[in-house]
Amino acid sequence: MSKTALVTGILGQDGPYLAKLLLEKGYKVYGLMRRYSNPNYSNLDYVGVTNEVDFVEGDMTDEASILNLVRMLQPTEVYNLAAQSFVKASFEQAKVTTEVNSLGVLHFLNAIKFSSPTTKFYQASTSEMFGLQHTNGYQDENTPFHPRSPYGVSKVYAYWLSVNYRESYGLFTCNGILFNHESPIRGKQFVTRKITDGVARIKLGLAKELRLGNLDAKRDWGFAGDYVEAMYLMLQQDRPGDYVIGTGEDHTVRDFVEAAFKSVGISDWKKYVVIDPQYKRPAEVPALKAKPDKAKRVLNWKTKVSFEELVEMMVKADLKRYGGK
Ligand code: NAP
Ligand code: F7E
Repeated sequence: MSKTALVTGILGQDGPYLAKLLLEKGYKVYGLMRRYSNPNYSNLDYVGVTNEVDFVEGDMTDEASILNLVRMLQPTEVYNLAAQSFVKASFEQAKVTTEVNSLGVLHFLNAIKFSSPTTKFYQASTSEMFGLQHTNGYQDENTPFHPRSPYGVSKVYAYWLSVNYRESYGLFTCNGILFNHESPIRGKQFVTRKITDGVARIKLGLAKELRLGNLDAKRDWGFAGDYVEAMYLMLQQDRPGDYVIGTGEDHTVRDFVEAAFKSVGISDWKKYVVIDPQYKRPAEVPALKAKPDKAKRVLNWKTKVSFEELVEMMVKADLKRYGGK
């Protein structure tokens, strides 16, 4: 019998890449969507799997809808990617961030515990949980958490609840502690896509400037298509566990800006970039760099797309969207 997967966050960035991977592996893929008047399938269209996903309706904040779905589908695996995932917005909308990112996970884990206890559960945890903490300049599975935003705090709850249901009830739960991962279908509010979209528009004469916040922040940026493989691999192991997933390299936002402008032949990028305090955060995470040794050793996983290739891929896709070469 073929495996079934329920993927939440199916219309976001990671959902489509994961759905494609699972479909290629022969899964029946159910995608959880909220109710919309006008759903936006553009990310699934980009990846080319819109017609192969079976859509089911529900909301992370609505316990009964989650319970019903798990009971009805009895999925082999649940990949919980749904979240209010924009860190900046979590400062202004802390409650909804908590309801989706923390209580949504409680709803799923209870649904699995009571109605489908052999279902394996992947929780989209994040390097934002580390916040200010590091171990000699990097973060791994043993680095303590010190989140710096309501988003980070909400994800720490979800992380520990997933661990707790594993330890208390023997559920197969895994936390993928993923560092920033990007792609041509990354939301335009996130800094990488904001930059590549802005650079494409400047190159084509459609914009004159790019307004950004803190250029000194360092992130470990990889390609989303590589990272969904790690999610899948975690649930194929004999035993559940938690894994740090990243490239092991960090770059500043400034490096990203410079690389993006360079990829379209613009070297004097400072002419176009305006620092705007509205894009700064009440508390910042200054530097994140993964040490993904456990993932390499146990999952045999490593990132394939380099920083330069990622920047170029994203800029090219945005240029194409605006009709450029
Ligand atoms: P994303 O593009 O923001 O997608 C999140 C998805 O969650 C969206 O499709 C959204 O639906 C859905 N969602 C939000 N609230 C919901 C609700 N109440 N009920 C049902 N669905 C809801 O995020 P992503 O970049 O793909 O990331 C996937 C997951 O990994 C997230 O949990 C994120 O926090 C986590 N993560 C991401 C990164 C990264 O760098 N991308 C790193 C570490 C962890 P709508 O389409 O309706 O808005
Ligand atoms: O910011 C700085 C900003 O919003 C990255 C989410 O997927 O990854 C993501 O969270 C850095 C920050 O991502 C602008 O201050 C400067 O230091 O792209 P971002 P994030 O906050 O790192 C983690 C792992 C997740 O889990 C999250 O879900 O860039 N920055 N200027 C800016 N950021 C934005 N968005 N916009 C700016 O204009």
